[in-house]
Amino acid sequence: MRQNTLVLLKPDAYLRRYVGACVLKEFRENKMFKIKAFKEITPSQSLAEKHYEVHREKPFFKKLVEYLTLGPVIAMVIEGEEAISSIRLMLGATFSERAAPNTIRGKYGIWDGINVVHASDGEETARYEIKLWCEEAGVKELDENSVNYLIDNYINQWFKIKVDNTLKIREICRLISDGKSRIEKHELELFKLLREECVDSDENRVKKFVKIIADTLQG
Ligand code: 3AN
Repeated sequence: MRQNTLVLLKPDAYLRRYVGACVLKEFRENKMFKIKAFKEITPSQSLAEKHYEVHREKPFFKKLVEYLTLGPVIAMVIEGEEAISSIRLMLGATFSERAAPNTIRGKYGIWDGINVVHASDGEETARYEIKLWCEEAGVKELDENSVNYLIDNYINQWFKIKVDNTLKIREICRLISDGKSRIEKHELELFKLLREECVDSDENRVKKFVKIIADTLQG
């Protein structure tokens, strides 16, 4: 069955420009999918809250919203045969450190829910999320040439950077998560690794990024 799904390149992937370009390249080159909408947006607090509406009562809700509002995202509507489940498979497990190494989250996810990409998890969710992002963020279907132009532009601009510190960052997260070290000892190192990847982000945003990782590790 052909389905539409909402895919977000989350702020960690958007800010880490090369990683973002690699992920977009995977979607662009997959002949099973048609990218129907592509828009760069900085999500408002209210949009992020509505996006995570089902988690509103959960203890990690505030963190989810902080993470999604860390920076811009790229919102896409992707159509394809069984697009919802096939894209979820491409992404891998929700928590990056548990995702298979050949999946997007396995390759580029930092730790836990800092996991590069969101994709709708069912048909009802897809309908809710597409409507939400269309109505509140102006995501809309574009003709094929326009989408291809936007996505190719993004890839051409950032793919050449070739800075991917995922595994180094994840190793630090693993040490802290395993209780073998403390976040305070690694904040500067994390900042430097992220700074290298986030080539056009200002220092304060990178610091905020480090804080989001620290909060995630501290549970
Ligand atoms: P996915 O991102 O794979 O669609 P969902 O929709 O189940 O995962 O959850 C949305 C986000 O909520 C996840 N990306 C993850 O960051 C966070 N999350 C889900 N379950 C938990 C949990 N038990 N503890 C902390 N965060 C969670």
